[in-house]
Amino acid sequence: MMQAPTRHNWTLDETLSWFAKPMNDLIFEAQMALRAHFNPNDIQVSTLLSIKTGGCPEDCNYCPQSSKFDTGLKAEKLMDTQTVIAEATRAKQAGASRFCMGAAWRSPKERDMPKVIEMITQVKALGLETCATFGMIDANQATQLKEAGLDYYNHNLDTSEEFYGEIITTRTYQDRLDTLQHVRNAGMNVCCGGIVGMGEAVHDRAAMLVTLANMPTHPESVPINMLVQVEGTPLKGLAALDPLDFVRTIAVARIMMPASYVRLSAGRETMDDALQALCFAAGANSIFYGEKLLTTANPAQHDDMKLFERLGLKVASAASRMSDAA
Ligand code: SAM
Ligand code: DTB
Ligand code: SF4
Repeated sequence: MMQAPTRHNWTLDETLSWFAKPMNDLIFEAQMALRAHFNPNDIQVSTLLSIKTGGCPEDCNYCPQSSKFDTGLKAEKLMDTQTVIAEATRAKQAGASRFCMGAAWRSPKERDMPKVIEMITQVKALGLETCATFGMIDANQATQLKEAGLDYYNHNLDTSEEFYGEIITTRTYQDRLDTLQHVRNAGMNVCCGGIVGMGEAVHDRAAMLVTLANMPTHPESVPINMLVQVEGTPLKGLAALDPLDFVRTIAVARIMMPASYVRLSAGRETMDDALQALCFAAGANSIFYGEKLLTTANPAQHDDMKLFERLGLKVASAASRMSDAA
């Protein structure tokens, strides 16, 4: 199939006009974009593990792991490698193709690096793709992680640059862009997306997607999270978002970054099967798979498998992107 080249010159106005389209037109365009690059019935599944939980010095207003808010979450020390490997083995047996290790850090400390490098090496040796999300990293840390065999680094923009200051004050938008550049320069795949439902406006969702889609290389993986409102966090109690606005965000991400995996990420626990099916129709082709995200609940694996079967979705191996297979 002829593939149109991916674009990197999106404007805010045209992106907003995608958001304003009738839903049927939007889903049609999103399906066309998906089908130009992927088998539309394949789904990629990643399993998350929190290897260092809670006690984080950052003040991200959505996050149960920040030490600034009383969410009742107990801070834990860095997990030992054996436990991580046991969890990764379980994830592989359950059908995950990628294992993502998350740490509630502002950035990894020097003393943490040998430990996480060991974990990455051993997870990779199980035959899984590896992903990590450890906060800000510098160029040297990115190189070390790449050399350990890290395939993906997750670091989200979370929202638009304009709205960002309402959500986080302890690090800047530019800090995030710098980390993403280090990941890219080191030759790792970039996993970068955001959260919908934090009280942002549609132009914030659009602006975040413009920033992502105008990067010289699109993030290979784009997680779109629906805010999980956690008791004790400042965002608890916000009016719930219209789920169709979430679906629209997925569809516009798919249209703007057609060759990327767009992940229906946090928030599935409160979505019914029909809404998740609509997200897949809108172009999501990846999920977090496993009973827990980092600290909050996610649907049971057998329920996800049942849903895939009803939808005729097939769990894909790592290289199902048509352009990869070519
Ligand atoms: N501490 C590292 C960092 O922030 O870069 C890595 C872990 S952090 C928990 C990873 C991402 O999870 C955040 O950037 C955010 O997008 C997402 N996240 C955290 N809490 C969330 C929530 N309550 N609802 C939805 N997404 C959330
Ligand atoms: C991403 O975009 N979402 C994941 C992953 N990357 C690290 C994390 C979601 C966390 C939801 C809240 C929690 O479970 O603590
Ligand atoms: Fe810390 Fe990451 Fe949570 Fe922010 S999102 S408080 S950096 S764990």
